[in-house]
Order: sequence, then structure tokens, then C-alpha cells
Amino acid sequence: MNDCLVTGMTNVGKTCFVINFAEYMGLKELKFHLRQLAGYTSVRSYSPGEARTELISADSNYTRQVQSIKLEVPAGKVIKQLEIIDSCGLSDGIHPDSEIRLAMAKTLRLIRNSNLIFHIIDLATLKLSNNRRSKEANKILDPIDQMIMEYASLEKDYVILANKIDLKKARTNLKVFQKYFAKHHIIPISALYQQGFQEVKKLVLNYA
Ligand SMILES: Nc1nc2c(ncn2[C@@H]2O[C@H](COP(=O)(O)OP(=O)(O)OP(=O)(O)O)[C@@H](O)[C@H]2O)c(=O)[nH]1
Ligand SMILES: [Mg+2]
Repeated sequence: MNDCLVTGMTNVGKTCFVINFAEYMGLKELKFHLRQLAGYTSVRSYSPGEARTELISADSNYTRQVQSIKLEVPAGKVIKQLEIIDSCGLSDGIHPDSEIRLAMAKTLRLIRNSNLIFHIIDLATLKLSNNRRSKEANKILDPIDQMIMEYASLEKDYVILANKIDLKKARTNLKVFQKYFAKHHIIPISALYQQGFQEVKKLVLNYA
């Protein structure tokens, strides 16, 4: 089974994307496979509405476990499975909470082990301006986003999901962002309102 890791900094909309994309792909019951510290995997089922209420939050590092959903994807005459993996958001420095430090270490391992990486970037919080010179492109991103981009884009199938385009600030930033990072595959989305999901679906169908 192929897998797809959804990664990025905290609060960028990773969990919101995973839930709403699974719903968009037709799932009415979301079975989250939770990888427990003790090594086993447990399963919790939610309706999409329940999952949104329980698993999405404006609090930082709300997701502390690796949690994944298996999508059934038609590929010619057969149905293939794609595991879409939600992970703990990454941040700079050493986090004071040991549980979060461990969860971040797991995310880094997943980045190494996954073949398809969806890197979610919150366009609404980027401080972009049209006046920056292109040689400063590397300063636009937080060092963590830069690290993910540099590693994953070389080694993996790498796609940037430029999120929160329902917000005006994000739409303003999008053009400049696309200019700076033109060599990457960027899909503008609103994870909240399922915008841009048609292009993501096309990509996932080709990948499975
Ligand atoms: N306006 C807007 N808000 C969004 C969008 N996607 C997510 N959010 C909001 O951003 C906040 C964080 O969303 P989550 O999906 O929990 O983010 P996350 O990346 O999983 O965060 P952690 O698990 O804490 O790392 C929530 O308040 C969401 O409602 C979007 O496309 N547009
Ligand atoms: Mg989350």
C-alpha cells in the first residue's frame, strides 16, 4: 500500500486537510488508525463532523500521535489503498513537552520513510511582500519549512499544499509565493472549505 504523509508546522491545517479530503474522497465513516507509543495500532471511528469537532483545534500541537486513514482509490479495474498520514506539527528549537518532542521525532522519521509528501504551508501567516528581491527567497520560509522543502523535494514526490486561501491575506500572498517557489508543484487549497481538492484528488488517483 502506498502512503502519503501530510506534514508541516503546527496549526497549518494538516488534520483539517486529512479529514476534509477523506470526506471529499467519499468516506462517510473515518477510521483513524492511531499508532500508540507501546507499538500497537488502535482504530477510532468518527463521522466527518465528529472528527472535525474532536481533532481540529486552533491550539498548537493539538495532534500528538501519528494518525492515518486508508483511502480506497480506483486504479483501472482494481481498487488500491492509499494511507494518508496526519502527523505532529514541527517547530523550531527543543520543545519543553517531552511527549511533543517524541511526536516530532516520529514525524521526522515519517518524512524519511514516506514516498509522497504533502507539505502544508499556511499562506495567511507568511510575511511576503512584492518588494523582496528573489535572492531573498530562502528567507521567506520558516527554517523548519525550509528544511522540509529542501529534504523532501530532493528525495521524494513532493507537493506543497498552500493552505487557507479562503482568507484574503493568503490569496494576496499566493502570487508572490508561487513566483518564488515556481520550481515546486504548488496546489492552492482551503482545507477548511475543501477548495482546490479536485487537483489533489487527481494527483492521488495517479499516485495509487
Ligand atoms: N481559514 C482557514 N482556517 C483553517 C484552514 N485549515 C485549517 N484551519 C484552521 O487552522 C487551525 C488549525 O487546524 P488543524 O487542522 O488543527 O492544524 P494542524 O496543522 O493539524 O495543527 P497541529 O495538529 O496542532 O499541528 C484550526 O483553527 C482550523 O480551523 C483553512 O483552509 N482556512
Ligand atoms: Mg493536527
